Amino acid sequence: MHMRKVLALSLIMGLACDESGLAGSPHISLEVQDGGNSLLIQWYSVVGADKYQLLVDSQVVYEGTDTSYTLNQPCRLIECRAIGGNETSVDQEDLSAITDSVELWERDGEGVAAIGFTGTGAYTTYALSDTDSAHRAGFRFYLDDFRPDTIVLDSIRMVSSDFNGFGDPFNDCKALFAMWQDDSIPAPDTASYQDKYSEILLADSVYAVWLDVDANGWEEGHESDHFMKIKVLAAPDSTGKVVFRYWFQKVAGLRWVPVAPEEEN
Ligand SMILES: [Ca+2]
Ligand SMILES: [Ca+2]
Repeated sequence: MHMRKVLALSLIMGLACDESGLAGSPHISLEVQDGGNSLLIQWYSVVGADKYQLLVDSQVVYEGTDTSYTLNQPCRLIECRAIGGNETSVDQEDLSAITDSVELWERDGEGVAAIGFTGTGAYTTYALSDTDSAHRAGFRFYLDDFRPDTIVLDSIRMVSSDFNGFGDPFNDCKALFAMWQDDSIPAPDTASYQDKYSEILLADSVYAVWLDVDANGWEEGHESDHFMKIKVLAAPDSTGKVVFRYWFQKVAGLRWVPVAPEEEN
């Protein structure tokens, strides 16, 4: 072997050995498919890797040299391992729902009526009387019984911010509503939602909300859409207050909302 070649080879080997046998992590990316009910999982090919393992909720579902996998079963945790010799590098995606509990009031009640969510599932509440245009652009739904200047406790619904029974809509963002089927991890499919407002809010009932933020439905774009599950925790009280818990899937367009058993109550 020529001296120069030997030098180059030992340099490459030296570089590889300085860090680890693997050049980086497999870096997962997700693409939502099948109307939000399946995931194309792709990962970077890692220099030095002999094979990859894909684990779904700690179970190996794939082992080999491919760098993509289509997952049709809802889960909470995706882990990809690149394996080269006795080195392993790992990347993970946590699909667990973001959860919190919230108090909101019917629009004639004693507190604020509207709520909005960031893409990571944090919430902000808003007063309907707030005329700040940035605030108005931020909220996604509010509570209304469609009776002006009074509160009718058995008529309160969640209402989309692009609909206002007593005047102009608050913004252009759409929220759509359905009832959540018992024990289902995926939210209902996109054909199952009603426009404008939910069914009446009852204690212990569970609702699905599709935040169609760009108000263009599913086919025209779902990169900003999010699905959430809402459980009403207590019957509305005389001040118009409704207490609920929500679970929010931060992966845009994904209908899976995996809820840990200890979070159900
Ligand atoms: Ca009212
Ligand atoms: Ca959309």
